[in-house]
Amino acid sequence: MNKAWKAVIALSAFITAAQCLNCRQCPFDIFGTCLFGSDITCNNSTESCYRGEAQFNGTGALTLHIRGCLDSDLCGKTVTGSLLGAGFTSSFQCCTTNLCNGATSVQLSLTVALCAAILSSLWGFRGSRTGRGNQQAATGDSDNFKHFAGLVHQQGEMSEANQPKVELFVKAGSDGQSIGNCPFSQRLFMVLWLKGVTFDVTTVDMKRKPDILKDLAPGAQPPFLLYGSEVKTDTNKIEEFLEENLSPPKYPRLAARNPESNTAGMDVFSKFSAYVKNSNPQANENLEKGLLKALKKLDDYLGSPLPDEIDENSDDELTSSSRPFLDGQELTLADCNLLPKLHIVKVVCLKYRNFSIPQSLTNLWRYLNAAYAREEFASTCPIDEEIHIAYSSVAKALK
Ligand SMILES: N[C@@H](CCC(=O)N[C@@H](CS)C(=O)NCC(=O)O)C(=O)O
Repeated sequence: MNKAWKAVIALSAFITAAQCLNCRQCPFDIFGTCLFGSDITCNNSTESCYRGEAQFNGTGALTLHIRGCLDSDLCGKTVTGSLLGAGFTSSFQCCTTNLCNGATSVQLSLTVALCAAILSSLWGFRGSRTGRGNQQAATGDSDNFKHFAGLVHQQGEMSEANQPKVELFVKAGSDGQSIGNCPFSQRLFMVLWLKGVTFDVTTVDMKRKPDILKDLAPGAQPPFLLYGSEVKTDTNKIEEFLEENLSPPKYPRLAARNPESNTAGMDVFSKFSAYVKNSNPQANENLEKGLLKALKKLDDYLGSPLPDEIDENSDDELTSSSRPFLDGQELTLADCNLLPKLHIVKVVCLKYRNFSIPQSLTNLWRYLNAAYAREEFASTCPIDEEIHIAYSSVAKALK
């Protein structure tokens, strides 16, 4: 990690030397937000502003987004190399008018920004995707748990001051710091992210039970929410509370319009549990069929048009749907509930039963692919290894 960070700094210093055009300089850009941004005048030898991506091989999924001036020869190219012992792959996109590589920036302290980037790698972030301009940052950590600040800004603006402090406590992974395997925690993480509110996320190491949590929510299991001075511990109630309190016009409504979207896929997780917990080889085939049937039912729901997709004035009868999400074009509470479980099903079945969701379930795969393309879901998933560990004693060998 150390090596990679020295390399990032050296790489951005190397890239930002040059030209007479004004460009946005951004040594670190996380979730589309420029950290320590400033405007620079490039020297004559370089003619373009660039936005680039640097991926460090040694850090798993860490992708950094950088901006500055760049020699035009490198525009559109992918460069691989090694800096201070850390291998990297970079690619650059160029433009040639003043500040064409982005003007917004949020200034954060060096500590906050570095923690943000380091934690984002700990979390196994799959890089930043464009969208709402989200930013993750971190503040401090104690012996017992790591404190993440998931600052979610819309259009590069800070959230308003009169917003109560929102802090989500999620289950920590086996290292006591990264995101653990907990579909309830991920569900609420996604809800808060989709709401676009500024919030902190703290991972709780259940093995250590930090004192602060004994005071806040004695006996409770994560996830729980601190909203101003109120502590809430029931996932369903927290979701309801957030939908009521973070409502339009300031925050988006996330409830599904069609009640069926909330129950679609409901039996997948129970069929999955029965399938992976069974150790009797004779029962395996039937249990697998049970899971397949539940997955097929979900596939059918995703492939059938919703009432609002059917145009009453049209003569042609719409018989199928190609919507990306359960309730339409947007992620809703129904997806926040189901997707974390489907991810676990996918990862655990492959590892412990060598079973994959059949490609023939095309509606389900369209749904999963659309979801993995959204950072609200992809970035809040625990890494696969964490799920494997969580299921190592739950999933039984067939014997
Ligand atoms: N607070 C939750 C329950 C949370 C829950 O069951 N959490 C699980 C993880 S998803 C947990 O912390 N289990 C104990 C452990 O993993 O050590 C609720 O009732 O809504």
